[in-house]
Amino acid sequence: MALLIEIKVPDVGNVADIDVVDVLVKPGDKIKLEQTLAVLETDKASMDLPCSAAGTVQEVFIKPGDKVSEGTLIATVLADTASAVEAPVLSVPEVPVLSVPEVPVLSVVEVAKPIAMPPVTVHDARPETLVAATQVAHATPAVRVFARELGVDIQKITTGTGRKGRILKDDVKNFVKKIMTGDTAQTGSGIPAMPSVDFSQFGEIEEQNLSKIKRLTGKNLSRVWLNLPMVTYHDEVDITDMEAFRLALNAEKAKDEIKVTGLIFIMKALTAAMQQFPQFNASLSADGEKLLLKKYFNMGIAVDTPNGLVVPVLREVNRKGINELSTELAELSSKARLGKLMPAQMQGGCITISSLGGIGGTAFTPIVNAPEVAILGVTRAKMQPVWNGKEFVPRLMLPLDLTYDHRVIDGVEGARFMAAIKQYLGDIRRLLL
Ligand code: CAO
Repeated sequence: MALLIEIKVPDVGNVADIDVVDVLVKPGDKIKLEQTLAVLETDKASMDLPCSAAGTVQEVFIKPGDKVSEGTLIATVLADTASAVEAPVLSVPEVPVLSVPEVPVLSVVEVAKPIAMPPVTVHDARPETLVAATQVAHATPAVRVFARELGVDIQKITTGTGRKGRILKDDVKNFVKKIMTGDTAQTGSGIPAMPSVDFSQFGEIEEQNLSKIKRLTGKNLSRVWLNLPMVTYHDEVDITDMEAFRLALNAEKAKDEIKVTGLIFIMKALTAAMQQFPQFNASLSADGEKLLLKKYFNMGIAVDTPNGLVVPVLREVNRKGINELSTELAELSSKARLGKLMPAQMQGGCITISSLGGIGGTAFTPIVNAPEVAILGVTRAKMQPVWNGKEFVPRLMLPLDLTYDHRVIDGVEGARFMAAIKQYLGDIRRLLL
């Protein structure tokens, strides 16, 4: 028995006025189950509208350029048999752009909680379901099924050769071929490997092994660089008064006592700012769904050693005074340089400071020490003429660079956090508040 089926736009997550960018069928066309009828696009995602029945297209009610919403009639299809009617699925958005909030998308691949809703109207109407998922690859349902049959995770196919980067059957086949032939031109992350160059053809060279620390750090930094969308925000703070206090403090100290460096005040200011902005004292859960807020304030300090960079962690910075922290930092950095840090002394950090101030610089872009969400870079303070409204006065200005994980921290939050650090350093009496 043939049934006339109305194909309507299903629930697409409260998005109205979706653009129709392509209509792929016309009246009289024979259509297969799950064949794409039309391509819809919002400003955040592109999706295929598959047909929920096999049959013959009777009428098409939309054209490219139209706008549709949930329930808009797309087409009528004379289904071959009643059994041809199946749950329709919307496939896949394109990779969402920066700062786009997550929208629930629909796909056949990862079945999550079913949403009870009737997206098509059938004469002998029956309940139907849509499936929700979190796929981001761009492919038609048929290609997804094909990939699944071959055991291919379609998310791993990074480039589609179809229209608008759509993944085609051939892309799936090529992906499988590459694996079978051991083609390693692409790394696991889909990034082409650097070519190996014989430099000796250009002149004399010497080979040196990287230290273990450098090799481990290198791997970790590459992983962070590839996984975290990072932003670095630069600013400078007037530390003239802080420096005067520091010098006075050090002048009171006996010769053998440990001197206080500016870094200790920066540690205290950073801790106070973290108390004010808890999202900076946090880590993302592994699935990226939750923020794990920490109630302790441990701080990593990047220390330059002959073997490479290590990051000892000072614990409970919020509970310790300037002198205690100075002593602890001197001990830890000395141990670090001698290669005598225990693993536990490099664990449990909440945020990191990387200070190049003793060397120079005006700014740099430190890389977040993930799973922390931010790092503060420090370069050399210098005297600068600063306009006070009436005249230029010499002030000691300290450049600061805040890199943060943009998945957790918004630009405005980053700027506010930096403003708080500046307030504390600009007037260290505020650290008592
Ligand atoms: N502006 C001007 N002078 C600065 C300064 C700054 N921002 N920071 C430090 N100084 C001065 C100090 O006051 C000190 O001066 P005196 O010798 O006159 O007392 C001198 O520079 C040396 O300071 P320091 O480096 O010994 O001490 P610190 O507390 O500032 O830093 C430590 C300690 C362990 C962080 C540092 O020795 C170090 O290893 N820095 C390198 C960090 C690093 O490798 N980062 C790499 C980052 S890559 O992401």
